[in-house]
Amino acid sequence: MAYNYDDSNIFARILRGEIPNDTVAENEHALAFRDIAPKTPVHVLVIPKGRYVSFDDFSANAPDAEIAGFMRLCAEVCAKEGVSLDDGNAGFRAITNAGTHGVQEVPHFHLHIMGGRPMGPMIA
Ligand code: D5M
Repeated sequence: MAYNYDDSNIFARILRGEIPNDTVAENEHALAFRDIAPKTPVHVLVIPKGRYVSFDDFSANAPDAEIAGFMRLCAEVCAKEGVSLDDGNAGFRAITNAGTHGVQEVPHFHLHIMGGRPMGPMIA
């Protein structure tokens, strides 16, 4: 798995139960919790429970069950938070930041699921 994974990162500490989080949903392979500094009315982070830093770690060696479990939790979060496209909801934006160009602050892979208002155009 992740070659340079730092087990002291804050999301690893959340997964070990060392610091609290505002959980939205959880399954065997992933955890979803509210961003501590929300930028939108809905701002949830979804993280795999495995040691992933970025997309690089979703290689051929990554267990399919972990990938599926992660994606299924994303879908569950969108439904729970009322931003999925079901029932006429208005949708969401999902973002992952990677490395220095992506301005990744926490080196444990996470998807920001953001919604609850129009996002505006993508910016560089
Ligand atoms: O940004 C990391 C994101 O993680 C940023 O939106 C704040 C959030 N964050 C940091 N610490 C916590 C805790 N303890 N709980 C919830 N959310 C947190 P990125 O640039 O994507 O790495």
